[in-house]
Amino acid sequence: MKRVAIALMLALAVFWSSNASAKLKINLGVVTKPGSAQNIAAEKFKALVEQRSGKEIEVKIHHSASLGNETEILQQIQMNQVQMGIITVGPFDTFDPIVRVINYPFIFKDNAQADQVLDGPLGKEILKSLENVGFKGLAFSENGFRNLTNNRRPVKKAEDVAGLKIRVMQSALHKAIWQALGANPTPMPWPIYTELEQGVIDGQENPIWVIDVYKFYEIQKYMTMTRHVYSGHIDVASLKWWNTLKPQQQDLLQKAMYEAAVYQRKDNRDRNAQRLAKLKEKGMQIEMNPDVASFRAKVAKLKDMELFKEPRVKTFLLKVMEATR
Ligand code: EAX
Repeated sequence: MKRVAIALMLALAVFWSSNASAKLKINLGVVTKPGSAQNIAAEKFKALVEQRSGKEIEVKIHHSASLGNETEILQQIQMNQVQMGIITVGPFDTFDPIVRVINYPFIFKDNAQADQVLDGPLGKEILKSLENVGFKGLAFSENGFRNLTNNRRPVKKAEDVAGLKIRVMQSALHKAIWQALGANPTPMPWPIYTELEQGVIDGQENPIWVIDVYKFYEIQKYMTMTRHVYSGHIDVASLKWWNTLKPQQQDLLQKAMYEAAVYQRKDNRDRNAQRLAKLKEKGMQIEMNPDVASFRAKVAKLKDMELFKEPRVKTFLLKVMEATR
């Protein structure tokens, strides 16, 4: 009787552990904190995946840069130490220069045009290209259009930017943009509250939600609605890991990520007006109608720079420019 009981227990233990290992666990990294654009996409993805897989697939979200900065998370994804990430387009720049095309200043007029390009064949081309550097690109969620904030002076035209020490993302293009505008750009990974607070930098540029969620209204007086770059996230998986998955799992994950991205973009856009009102209420001085032409004029030369010299990158830039004309 005792033997039977032991055998039964062993069998159960084996059954449980094999069942446990049948579970697919996904570690997903973001550098932002709960309530941020990246986290909203990540949480929606987690909910969809866990529900549709009957919890056979589990998603663990590592947020607030607990896995490192965006460049470091991407490196971990390449090596399959981390399986997925929702990462701002900026830092992809160093992994695959074709990505910088969609951060080209003023290339997208509005949200609809960004969606049309990124959800269409041109967006697919970028996602496909990322396979060469170890990423399976699944979808584009968004940060939104980036705007300048600073603590020195109101900025109405590009000339007002002269000499401002602006934090930029770790991206050669973003650095070049602010150099062309006459600022003094300083690349730094996220987050940057302390550097702003201590005055190591005068300003930064990010979409409206960032200024709200990260309470930059406490430490930045002036905001200018430059909308100079449409900032996306690329929702990626480790290609190495992706190739080990069953087709049904890939299908489930791909669909869930696209749906999460579409959901998050809408959520972000729906809340912009309310957030802007809050920033004003908090005392920020907001320039709603800057002289955008003066900004455009200063960055026009970027397309002829070294950054876009590689024929593949140049061809792609011209294609996106044509599609958004
Ligand atoms: O999403 O580094 C940046 O400026 C990003 O936009 C930041 O992660 C907020």
